[in-house]
Amino acid sequence: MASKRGALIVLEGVDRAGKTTQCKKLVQALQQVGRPAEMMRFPDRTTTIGQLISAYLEKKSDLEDHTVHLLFSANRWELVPSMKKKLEQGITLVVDRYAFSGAAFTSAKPGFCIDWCKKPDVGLPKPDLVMFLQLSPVEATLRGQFGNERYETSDFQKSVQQKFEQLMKDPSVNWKVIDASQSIEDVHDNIRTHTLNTINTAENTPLGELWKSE
Ligand code: NYM
Ligand code: MG
Repeated sequence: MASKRGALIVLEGVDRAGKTTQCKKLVQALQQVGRPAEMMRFPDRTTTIGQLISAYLEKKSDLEDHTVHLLFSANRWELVPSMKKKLEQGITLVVDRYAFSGAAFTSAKPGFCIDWCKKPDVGLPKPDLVMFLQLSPVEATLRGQFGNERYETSDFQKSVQQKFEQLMKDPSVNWKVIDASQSIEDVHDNIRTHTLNTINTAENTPLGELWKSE
């Protein structure tokens, strides 16, 4: 009998929605019930491409807007062989941001349409589940100050939120909206339930290709 594949689970949302905290808790919870799981995050700042992106986000370097968009995408593609290998080995991947952040953040810049922004990521491994941690701008503000990285202003985040809402209208992606204003434990319970259901169905379906039919 062929071994069952792992599921590709993505958490998305605006800054301070709690994605990183929830990814870590989810991986722990899966491991505790005997499901092999690993966390990943995009951008992955450890690679050569990731270091270019990191310097840009930290405002240590300037990059032309199309160029940095393509670097974010290249940073996902360079990880695809290892992602596929892990999924085939039965490891569930819990990913902090993916192509949806790529399209939402760049298309929030003037002069970029969402369709162009999606193109470089067409054909990436398709997530079995994308959970959007929903947090209103007012609640986000209550969580404290933004950091100093690029994009971390409330006006920009508001337009990113609108772009995410546009992306969520796409029925080819398995979106679930999670109310991120709940307690950390309640958000976690929600996320864990959706994930365990998804792992069971993903086992019996082949891994898809993102945005392929468009
Ligand atoms: N970001 C992230 C993009 O602009 N494009 C992408 O493709 C991805 C994955 O980088 N503000 C943005 C969103 C965040 C920043 O932040 C990375 P963090 O805190 O490392 O998740
Ligand atoms: Mg962050």
